[in-house]
Amino acid sequence: MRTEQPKTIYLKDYQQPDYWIDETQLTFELFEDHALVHSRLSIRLNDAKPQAQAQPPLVLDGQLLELVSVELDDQPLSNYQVDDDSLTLQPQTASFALAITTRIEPQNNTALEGLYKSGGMFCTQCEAEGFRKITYYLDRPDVMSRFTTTVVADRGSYPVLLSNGNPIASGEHDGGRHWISWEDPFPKPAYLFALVAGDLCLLQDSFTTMTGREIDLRIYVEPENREQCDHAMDSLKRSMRWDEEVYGREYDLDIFMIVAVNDFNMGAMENKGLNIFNSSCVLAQQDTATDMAFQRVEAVVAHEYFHNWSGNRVTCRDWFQLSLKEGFTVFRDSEFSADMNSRTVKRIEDVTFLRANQFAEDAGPMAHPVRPDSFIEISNFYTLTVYEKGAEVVRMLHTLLGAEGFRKGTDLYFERHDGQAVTCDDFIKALEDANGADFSQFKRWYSQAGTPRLDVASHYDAARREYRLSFRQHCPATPGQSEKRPQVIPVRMALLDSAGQELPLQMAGEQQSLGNETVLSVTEAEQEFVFANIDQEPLPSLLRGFSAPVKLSYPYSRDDRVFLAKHDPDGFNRWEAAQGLAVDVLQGLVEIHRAGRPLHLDQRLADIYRTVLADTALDAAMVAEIIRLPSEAYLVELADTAHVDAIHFAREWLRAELARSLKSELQQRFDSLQVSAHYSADADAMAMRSLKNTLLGYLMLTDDQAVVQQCVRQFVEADNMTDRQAALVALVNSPFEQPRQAALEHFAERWAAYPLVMDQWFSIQAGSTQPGGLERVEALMQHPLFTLRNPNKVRALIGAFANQNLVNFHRADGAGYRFLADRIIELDRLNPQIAARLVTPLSRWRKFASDRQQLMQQELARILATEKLSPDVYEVVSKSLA
Ligand code: B3K
Ligand code: ZN
Repeated sequence: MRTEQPKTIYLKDYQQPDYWIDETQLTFELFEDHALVHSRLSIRLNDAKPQAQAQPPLVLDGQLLELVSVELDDQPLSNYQVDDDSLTLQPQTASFALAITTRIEPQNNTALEGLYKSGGMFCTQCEAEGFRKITYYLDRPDVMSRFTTTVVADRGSYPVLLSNGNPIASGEHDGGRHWISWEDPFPKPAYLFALVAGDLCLLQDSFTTMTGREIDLRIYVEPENREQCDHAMDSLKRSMRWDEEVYGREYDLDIFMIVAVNDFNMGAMENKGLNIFNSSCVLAQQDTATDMAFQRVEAVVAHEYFHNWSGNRVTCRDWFQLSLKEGFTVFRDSEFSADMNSRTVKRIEDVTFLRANQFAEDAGPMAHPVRPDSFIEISNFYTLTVYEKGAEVVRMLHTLLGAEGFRKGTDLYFERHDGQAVTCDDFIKALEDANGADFSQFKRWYSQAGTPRLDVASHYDAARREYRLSFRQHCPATPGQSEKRPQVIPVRMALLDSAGQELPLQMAGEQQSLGNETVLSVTEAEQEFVFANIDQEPLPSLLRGFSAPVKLSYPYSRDDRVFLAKHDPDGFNRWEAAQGLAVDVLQGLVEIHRAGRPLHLDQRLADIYRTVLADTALDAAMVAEIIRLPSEAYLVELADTAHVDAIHFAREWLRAELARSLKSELQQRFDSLQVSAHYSADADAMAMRSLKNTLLGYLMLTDDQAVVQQCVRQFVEADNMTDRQAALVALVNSPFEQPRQAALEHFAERWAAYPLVMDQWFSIQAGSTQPGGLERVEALMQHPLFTLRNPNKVRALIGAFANQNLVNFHRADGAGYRFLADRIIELDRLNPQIAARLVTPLSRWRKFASDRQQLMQQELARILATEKLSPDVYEVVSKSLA
């Protein structure tokens, strides 16, 4: 850890590097208590960069390294300077060879960045700045080099030795050691470097590309997981085909490998030809993984694969451009998932996630533009804004250009920039050039933080047969940005008549008919659109498919929402109308409860639920989405001051009240779904399970012993993890002590040997809103299978508690906050990235009532006062308090 104050890095200070590294030859000698890294770099002066007369010094990045030797053009060098972050030397020629040996200790690397050990295997994580923990290097994405890597290790413990590219040679050394050399023909930045050494088994398959090339596909896992890779392999093949069909992108190497590791800071990493995955994003099997886990595996496999073009072949010039690859790739993977599953349901899931989480980030102290202007620690900027909002920005470009125009633009982008490290501006420029479009105003989406509000009003003029929609946009101030300018907001919309039919659209004064649905481009702070030939006052269906990441408000009455929920021909907006009604009802209930008055159920909400429950023609997954109440987290986000207890009370009350009012309809639909006997992992079967288990959740609120029995039976008899887990969740959140304990014990015994299944067990208990949540979590921290060293465990227990168990985390005495702060301080010494992520729930302190605010601030201040805080935690905590 550094001792001086961490430095802020600014986008405006970007400069090209002084040197390029054309070739990088690495040899890793791996031992149990250390590793030796020998690098040989062919370096060349960057002559495109204007220099002062003298040749600039070469400053290589390096952290936590023991420097063993340096040679310049094969001569030992002693004239250099080393500090905590760099190695500086003064070359005399414009091109030269530099050979460096460093010694590192992967077995003691608990930060899981650089080269580290996960269980018995060596693996790497270099994005964003992990390569500098392996050897001295120009560790920045605009320095692209051809890598050759030799790995040397004990053959018995590490029979499998992998790196990027193709294997080119191998052999034996004395003492039972062996080596393999890999060569990657594609120049790449160091963040895409990877190495794996371990005792792994292999699932192998192949894929024939669109030009008939045969690609060797390999998934490496620890031997006990061999049976759990089929779904990932399948997802990989479908991703490869999809990227050919939808983007014209073909895979480029002869081999594509995925390795699953248990200790990993995030989901997965797109290293060239050698993706390294958190095992939670690879392993999936009926017995051990839920449908959600299956879908996550599919999405992450696709995401990392798609990076081969959007990220690797065309990479980022600097880390401020992160959304160039991440926003685009998230958009690509979400479209892939939409094509593989239900498009509308996928969109609902993404929008729900965005609004509950990214909107909260955009309204909090860490708010930043999709392309940030500055950072202290880049690891803190792998955010929902860069990823999810970034994907929404790309989606809007897709909407504005249409599928064909967008494809022309991406073709040009990939062709023009293949092999380069570029910026978000280059991406936009390619879309503009391919379409003759002008996105100069649109680009504000990259530079302005905050979620724009879009207020809409309407006026119908019967005499003129005109209907007017008036838009007013306003983006709230965010840290460092008080003034915002109007953004381009594409509003996909239709107008419905009193039978729910879409009216033909035509703008006043224009001849052209727009069909039944159009996209309005709102570009001004205030703007009006007038529709002609409208014979009756319509109801607008606005922002279909959530065509822009804004907070739209239109003065819909509750009856309007009921009408839209039942009649809007657009599935997404039918869901949106039901959600809008539920939000409105819940916000009303919160106020009534806080005023100490009795609560009543608005029958209109029950009426919508009754209608969709009876609608067997509607996709079962859609029914499940429509009858799911907005989350507590979303209600917190929407509130000016969030009263967590009242929100929880009102939401639970409403759930129970709906369950009682609709008991027979819920039970009937539940029973009808029981018959679909055999397990299958296809979208229809998943949809059925999703609905069935949503219904079970409601039915468990009716205090009916027969339902509890049914739930226990499902828990015991289920032939898949989705049903088993749903039953467990229902029991754990119920007040029925005996079946709850029995189920938890049974589950723990059965699955003790399956770390990912046990993560679920921890997480379900951490999320239980039953009283005593903190004590339960503290007790679970002592469980023999829990460890702070495994990020999945930390997320499952501490993350789930602080992020999803709002009533228990926010308990009035502040013990939840104290607990979290203690864990952050403890974890910061082991793994700063994971520690910094845990700060998020505390960083939102301004959202809550003043007593909570004080308690949360106190804990943040206590963290900030800790000695030797990492820059990661320092940045988030100091910004939260600013
Ligand atoms: N690119 C990686 C994320 C790396 C995070 C580094 N702290 C995974 C992904 O987005 O595909
Ligand atoms: Zn990514």
